[in-house]
Amino acid sequence: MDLVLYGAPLSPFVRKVEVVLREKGLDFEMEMVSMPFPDWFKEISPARRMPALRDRDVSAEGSEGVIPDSSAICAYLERLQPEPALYPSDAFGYGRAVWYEEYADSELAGCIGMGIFRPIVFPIFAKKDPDIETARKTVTERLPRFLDYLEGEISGREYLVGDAFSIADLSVATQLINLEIAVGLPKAENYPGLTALMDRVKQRPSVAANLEICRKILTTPVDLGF
Ligand SMILES: N[C@@H](CCC(=O)N[C@@H](CS)C(=O)NCC(=O)O)C(=O)O
Repeated sequence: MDLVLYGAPLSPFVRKVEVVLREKGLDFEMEMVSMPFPDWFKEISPARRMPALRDRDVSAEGSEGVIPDSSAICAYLERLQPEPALYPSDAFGYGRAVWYEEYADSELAGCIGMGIFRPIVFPIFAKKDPDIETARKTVTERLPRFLDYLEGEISGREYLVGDAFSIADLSVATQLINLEIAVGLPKAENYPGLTALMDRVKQRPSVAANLEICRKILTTPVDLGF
């Protein structure tokens, strides 16, 4: 297999794919792409978003051989290398896992990405002041609904679906990692289940490898007294 992952390690969606590749023991090359995207990347990613994955065994050039979108890529990788499975094998568990993946990728990502991560981290990259007011407003007014829902779902369990790590845990954790990078995680006393899930997920070598790179890019989160 000859796989190339296009993207940047701080993107929660790129991280999701990176972790799936590592969990499955698939070798891959990482080709860094960042915003604003170059024309060649826009051609292979019609939604103009990262990540995209190229399977050079299919085609080494152009959009042939490329799958854009983290969920499409993860579904492909699950078929390409079924073991270890990251989607539950029973029908209901599979449906639930895909639900959590979708919820994390759209709803949770919308709140954390646009409301917290970008207002804090993008200005820091541009050597400007972070937009702390927007982040604080999101943390106090919008974020609790998401955290409360997820805490209720994970409460008393080790993993969101069944008794094994799956795409559900990874999809939620990758978004919460960006929350942690920007402003830290919520207090463990308020969210014990989510805190334990995050600890469990971050200990996986597949995730730790990405975190090590992210820590070199960004250091301390902005303290919102969260
Ligand atoms: N549904 C897409 C979402 C990917 C996404 O939104 N990626 C962000 C980076 S984290 C992006 O490329 N944004 C481009 C932009 O905002 O212009 C996926 O799962 O891959």
